[in-house]
Amino acid sequence: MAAQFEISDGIIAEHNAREQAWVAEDFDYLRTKLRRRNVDIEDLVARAQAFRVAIPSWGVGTGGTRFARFPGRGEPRDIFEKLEDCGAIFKLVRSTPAISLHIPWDQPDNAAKLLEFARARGLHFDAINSNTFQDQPAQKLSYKFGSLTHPDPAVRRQAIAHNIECIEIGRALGSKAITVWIGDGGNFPGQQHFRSVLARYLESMREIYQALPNDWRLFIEHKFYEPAFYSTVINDWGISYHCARELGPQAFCLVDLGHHAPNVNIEMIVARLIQFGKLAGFHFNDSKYGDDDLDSGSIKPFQLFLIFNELVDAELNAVKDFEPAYMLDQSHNITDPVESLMMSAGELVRAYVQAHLVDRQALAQAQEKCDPLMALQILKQAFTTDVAPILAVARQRSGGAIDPISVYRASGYRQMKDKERPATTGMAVGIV
Ligand code: LRH
Ligand code: MN
Repeated sequence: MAAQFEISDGIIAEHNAREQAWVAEDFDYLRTKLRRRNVDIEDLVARAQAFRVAIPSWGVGTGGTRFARFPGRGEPRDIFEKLEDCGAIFKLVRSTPAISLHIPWDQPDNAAKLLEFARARGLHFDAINSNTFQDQPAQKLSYKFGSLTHPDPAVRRQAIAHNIECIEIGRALGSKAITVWIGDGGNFPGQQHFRSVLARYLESMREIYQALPNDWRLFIEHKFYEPAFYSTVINDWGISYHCARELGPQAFCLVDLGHHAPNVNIEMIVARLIQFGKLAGFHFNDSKYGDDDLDSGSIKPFQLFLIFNELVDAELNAVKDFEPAYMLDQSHNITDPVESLMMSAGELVRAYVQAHLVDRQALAQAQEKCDPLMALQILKQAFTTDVAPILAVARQRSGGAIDPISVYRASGYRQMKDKERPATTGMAVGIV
């Protein structure tokens, strides 16, 4: 394969040199401001540099809705081109070395070759995602009426076998977790016997759990509706938690932010799962109505901050077995996916650093003294602190770009990929 275009270290250095002046000025100003709060800005830079979030392989292609998909230019046509784009993102933002694959969308012909290709770009593989919510061309039995909970044991066996195959693929690629999200449910009252479908779910998941290597984790992803529009078997955190406990110590609950009814208090669900030792991690995104899979922090940035406030509280209190996996799970229908993923990764680091600005001693006092206004003010002080200089310096010190979007646009990466990747019709990138 001819050498593909890559963003050069030179253009990053050139742009960083141009931005250097304002970053240094704003950084020094913020250092002074934080020192007044007894906060060491260098500690926050180090935390920002250490922050990691995985990129969904299906996120680098253009997403769509049931109404339409408007393919972008230079779309990745296979897993190697998806990894190229993930490599470009990692090169500029430095917080995204892990890629979460989806099977069979990213079924590797040669796992060793894929691993080598990823490693050459500083990338590794995070949780692997199974897919029993679509029928594949060569598939014998349909998942139209469910998969792990289907009335027909043969369909359940097929779905179980697929998940076990995903674990095998993940092992070959160095993954340490499998995420199981199923769309199983009903569109009509009476369509399902609620207690039976749950019993079948656990029976199937126990077989998948048995196939887990000892150092692996199984992530259960709940979702309150869609594709089923009346009842969903794994519809909320409560049922996910029950199942994770039933399955055993390697099973955990994954929180996809878009999988909750509007106005549900997700940060409280996060605190509960942390307290119960069953928080798997996240599929970060944002939404206004349903599972909109919009860019993280684009609609409800305060909610994102409040979620990280719970995560940082647990981190600072060294909560036992607290090892959340952070992943993005977004659908980029009208933006350049590379730009959206870079911006979203930045919004997560921002919320994380701001959560480290919360004066937790003062907050605990306000809570003990039943002083809600002071408690809110303490959170708002952290949330309204502009930490952009810290994020920029952290990227720069990690070899990335102070301003990833401007470097990406100046590099002409998308235009070059448009030349290298002539569009092919019927290109399956992901969801639509
Ligand atoms: C379901 C979901 C799940 C993925 C899919 C791509 O809505 O969030 O995590 O498998 O999106
Ligand atoms: Mn998800």
